[in-house]
Amino acid sequence: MLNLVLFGPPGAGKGTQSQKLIEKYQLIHLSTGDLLRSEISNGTTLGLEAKKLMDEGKLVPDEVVIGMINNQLAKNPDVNGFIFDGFPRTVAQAEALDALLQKHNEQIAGMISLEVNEDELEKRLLLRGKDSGRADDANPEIIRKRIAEYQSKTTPVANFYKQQGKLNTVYGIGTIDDIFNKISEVIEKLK
Ligand code: B4P
Repeated sequence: MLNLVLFGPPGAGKGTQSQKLIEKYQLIHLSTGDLLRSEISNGTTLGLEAKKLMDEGKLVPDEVVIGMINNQLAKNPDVNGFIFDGFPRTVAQAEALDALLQKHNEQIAGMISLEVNEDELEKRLLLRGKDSGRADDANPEIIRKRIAEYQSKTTPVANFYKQQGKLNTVYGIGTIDDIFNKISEVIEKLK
């Protein structure tokens, strides 16, 4: 299996690039943000709890997202691989993912980290907030909170994969197609 972690701050283009990558490489897209938003729209207890945290720009507890990923791995046994988008977001999640994959004799082939500066992130998310209806995209204060959560809790995840020799960085400003081509070049070397 080809298992990839697509990494980067909120608004870096993870969701956008994932859509193109799953088509090219026939992978299953696992976005914890999308999974949580689907729980919210279905009105589940998990969704109600997650909504409050997400609307404030905070991370949802590790055990909640790890449980969701575990379910998705079990549901998709015979696939080419997965793109993990927005997961892992903490070192505890990264350790849990390694352990889950190991149970299936699988591992992460590489992490692709999209690098985008804070001004550009804020601009993109506010723009999306105009028509996405996402409360966490509508307010500059919440966007800054999400970026701060990323810097304190999520950036150490890059180091986790760097220590395993699996970190690949890609500059994330430019056209969506140019960035996609640069990511594809990295993936060709990982295959
Ligand atoms: P996510 O849904 O993961 O959302 P995100 O960080 O905002 O990134 P996303 O992938 O959607 O945006 P993209 O960069 O593609 O997380 C939302 C919340 O869920 C978190 O704050 C947290 O509360 C919770 N959560 C999720 N996973 C969790 C976990 N593992 N643990 C704990 N909590 C978790 O795109 C952004 C915008 O930029 C789009 O409008 C796009 O069109 C635009 N864009 C993309 N590429 C561009 C380019 N090259 N140029 C210009 N614009 C571009």
